[in-house]
Amino acid sequence: MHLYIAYKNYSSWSLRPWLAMKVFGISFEETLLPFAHGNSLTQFSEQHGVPAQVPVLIVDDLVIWDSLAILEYLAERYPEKQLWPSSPALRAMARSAAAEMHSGFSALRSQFPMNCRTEKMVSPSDAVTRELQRLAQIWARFEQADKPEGSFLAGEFSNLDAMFAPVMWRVRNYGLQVSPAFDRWAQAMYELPAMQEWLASARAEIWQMPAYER
Ligand SMILES: N[C@@H](CCC(=O)N[C@@H](CS)C(=O)NCC(=O)O)C(=O)O
Repeated sequence: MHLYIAYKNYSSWSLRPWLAMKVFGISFEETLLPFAHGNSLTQFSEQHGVPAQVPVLIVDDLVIWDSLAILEYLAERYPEKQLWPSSPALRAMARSAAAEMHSGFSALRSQFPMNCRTEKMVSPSDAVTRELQRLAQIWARFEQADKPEGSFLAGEFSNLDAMFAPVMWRVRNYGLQVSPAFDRWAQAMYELPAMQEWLASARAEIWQMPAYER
């Protein structure tokens, strides 16, 4: 099983399946394609017939070219690891929020690009403020849900936390405010050994992307 990703400092979509695989103890090889430095991603996409985007998971002859599709594949391949919550109702809520993350939060994503190694205070636009309020609403809904014990959104760590992992970096590193429930979750995410491993690699990277540093 081979996961292709981009810069650990900047690539929010890459972080999602990488983190899930680490937390759930799924062993994999990884290759980083620095898409703004050289043409490794273009060559890769031509070779495999996929868009020039990562993450991509390759399992033997199977190519899976989207973060959420990778998480769903892993959940089906390792049912015993319970990558989604085991309760059908909680699982449906988790999938709703994961899908909302996958297709939404465009203002937050564009005004606050993930940059794991840089911390600075930036005021959110009105559009971002509305999305931060929506995050608080999601966190409140999961707080009230019938769920197992645990520090993560649906209790135990799940694909849902993996999908929101880059939001932790955005809120933390730009000094944004969501809610106390969000802050408790963010601290638990930050303390995950896998997140610290990702951060150490991000700090060690030599590449700079000016658009993500403004
Ligand atoms: N829908 C895709 C989005 C992936 C995506 O946008 N990946 C970015 C990196 S975070 C990328 O590969 N960008 C390449 C480029 O901009 O050239 C997914 O969820 O996997």
